[in-house]
Amino acid sequence: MKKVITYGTFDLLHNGHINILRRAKELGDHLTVAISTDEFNAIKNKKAYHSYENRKMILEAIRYVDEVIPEEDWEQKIDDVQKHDIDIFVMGDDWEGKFDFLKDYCEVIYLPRTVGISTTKIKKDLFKVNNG
Ligand code: C2G
Repeated sequence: MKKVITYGTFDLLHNGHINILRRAKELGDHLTVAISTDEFNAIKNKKAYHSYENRKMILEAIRYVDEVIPEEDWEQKIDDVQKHDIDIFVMGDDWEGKFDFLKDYCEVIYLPRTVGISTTKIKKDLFKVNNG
């Protein structure tokens, strides 16, 4: 069984998230998503709208996602790949090159981001709509 893993905050779920989850799953038979905890988001200087529990529950409802685990720090990826017997690590190409150290442990694939959507854009557009 070919196992794939990807990481992220996945706040305010949108088509860009779904595209990468679908394409990550298509690369294998099983997709694990490591979702950033609220504490790790603070380290990433990100403030998610949905709590970790709600972002986890939402991800678990997606047909492409087989398992959801917490992402608590930058250092856990090698351990995750070994512990979960991962064959392929996938991230959007805004991270191109940043996780090449994992190539000693699994295949590393950066997929093109979906153009025109992001959680930040959603927040900005909503602010504009509500504030004239
Ligand atoms: N993504 C995408 N297209 C978009 C927006 C996001 O393909 N338009 C991808 C990102 O490249 C990432 C995933 O969706 O692979 C999740 O995006 P975020 O929730 O923004 O994750 P991020 O904050 O980049 O966290 O250790 C890695 C970090 O946890 C990644």
